[in-house]
Amino acid sequence: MNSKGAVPALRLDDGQVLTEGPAILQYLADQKPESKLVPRAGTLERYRVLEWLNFITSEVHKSFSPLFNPAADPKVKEYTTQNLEKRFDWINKQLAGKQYLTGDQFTIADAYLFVVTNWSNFVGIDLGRWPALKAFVERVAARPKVQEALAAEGLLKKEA
Ligand SMILES: N[C@@H](CCC(=O)N[C@@H](CS)C(=O)NCC(=O)O)C(=O)O
Repeated sequence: MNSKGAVPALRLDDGQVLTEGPAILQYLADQKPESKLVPRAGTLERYRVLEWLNFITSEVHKSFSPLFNPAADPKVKEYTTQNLEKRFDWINKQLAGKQYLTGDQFTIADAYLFVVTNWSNFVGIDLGRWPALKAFVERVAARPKVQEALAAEGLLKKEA
């Protein structure tokens, strides 16, 4: 359904397909402004969330791609991992003393950062080096709706 051959993609009720994570996230959040998942368009707070979405998509999300690709050269993986570590160093500083990226309000930027940062567990990057980022991932994971979504996608480890 996405001619780019990638996820995510969202088919709307009228049959149109919307692609690109940051666009889909804003579309969904704007359907329910009372959720406060994204600040009102035109406010500086909105642009702060956009600033995060852009950083996450271009600097974090795509940096993971070679790490999931078995055909990627080890030197490329090493370079990519170093880049990711630099980004995580910076994000860790931004999160110090904060619940979420823009303060106390959970937004779509937090949802996006949670998803991509969680991939670290699958590519051997130990988040223990970034305590504020690790605590953030745990905080978001504990949210009841996040637990519900992870369960629906079969991503929760079964109790032994
Ligand atoms: N720019 C796209 C990137 C999406 C993307 O990289 N998706 C990956 C999975 S995380 C994918 O489907 N890759 C398959 C491919 O590119 O062949 C977005 O932000 O939504």
